[in-house]
Amino acid sequence: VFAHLEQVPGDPILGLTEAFNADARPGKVNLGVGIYYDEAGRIPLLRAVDAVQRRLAEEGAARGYLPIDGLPAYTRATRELLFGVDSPLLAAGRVTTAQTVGGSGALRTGAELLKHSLPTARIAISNPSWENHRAVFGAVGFEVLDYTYFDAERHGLDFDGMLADLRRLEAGTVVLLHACCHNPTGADLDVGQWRQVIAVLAERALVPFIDIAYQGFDKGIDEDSAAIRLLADSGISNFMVASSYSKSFSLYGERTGALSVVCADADEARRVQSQVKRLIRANYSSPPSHGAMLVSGVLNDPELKLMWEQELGEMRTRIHALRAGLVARLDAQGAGRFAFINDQAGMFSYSGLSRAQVDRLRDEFAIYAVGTGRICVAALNDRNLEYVAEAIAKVAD
Ligand code: PLP
Ligand code: TYF
Repeated sequence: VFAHLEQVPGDPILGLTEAFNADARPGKVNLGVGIYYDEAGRIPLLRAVDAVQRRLAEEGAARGYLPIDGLPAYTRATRELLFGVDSPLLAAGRVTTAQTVGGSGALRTGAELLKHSLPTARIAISNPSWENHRAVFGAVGFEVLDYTYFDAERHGLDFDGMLADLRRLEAGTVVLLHACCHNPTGADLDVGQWRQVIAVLAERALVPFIDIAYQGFDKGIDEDSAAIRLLADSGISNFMVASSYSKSFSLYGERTGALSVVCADADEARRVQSQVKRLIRANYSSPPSHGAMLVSGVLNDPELKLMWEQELGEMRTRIHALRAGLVARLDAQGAGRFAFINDQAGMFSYSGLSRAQVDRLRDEFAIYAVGTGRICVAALNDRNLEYVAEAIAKVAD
């Protein structure tokens, strides 16, 4: 049955962690995978999450199956976090949300819904993008195009190139957009630029699909969902949002995500929700309960929600400080040309390091980065910052 199957290359980012784990050198640093580590180098257990977890354990909470589209208290709170409590779209019943297996599951379910509804549509993703975008949409049978996004020379957004490419897309093309903290570049659009992009999406009848995996990691919970709020106000009647709590609740392995679909009216939303449920049922029947109970326990308790907002704020502030710390130490090492790292948003920085320089970081310094030069700033801490800065300054010399 399987004799003819070939070996498939592993995921380059997750593969880095395997190589890192196998590395025996003390002082090794993993700047590869996109995970937020605390000052002690651990994946944090947020205090608000811990409080709910303890309560659930005490209560001996039952673990029945969730509904196909997830825990209602979770999907409602998720919608409010993304669109804002006062969103007219929510009041009109135009947004339907299903709990999914992480943000990845939201992308996959959304891709399947789109394939069913628009079988001949293509999708355009940013160049570069999170590699899984191509994989997920490709797996569902989409032809994946890309649009210009990053200007490697200027270490920032190529906004004119982006607009020009979007204008060239055929009507009905799905456009995947990172709401904030662009993975892998760290280059984001400002509000003015979002307005211009949204005008092109509307004018060209393109179908927006927002991926928001880092809400709260750049400016704040509401600020980081500006793209969603602007789209909601734009008059565009359909768009989708794939969201993830992996980072914002530090719940990576619990697979907490959601797919929200904006519909023309409440009746369309009910029909779409039935389609989403059909897709989920045929895929994994119903989502896992634990992570959703944790998130919903936090978001639906005003005190715990406030505590979470503060903890998320601490992570955000710390990332900004780590960026500044890295830039300052690089500057002190004579590598002043990395100041752009301060302007990038979220966990990632496209450092501009070449593949050969990344290889040297690994071979000579046991510092792991993605071959494209992407580094995860959120894996830095006071103990490794100096070492990493020295190493980068040496290989970049
Ligand atoms: N989208 C982007 C841009 C990401 O970086 C990630 C990262 O993990 C995801 C989606 C998927 O999130 P999850 O881990 O919840 O599947
Ligand atoms: O880009 C990252 O590092 C995160 C984590 O197949 C990740 O988004 C990476 C690869 C992958 C799944 C998650």
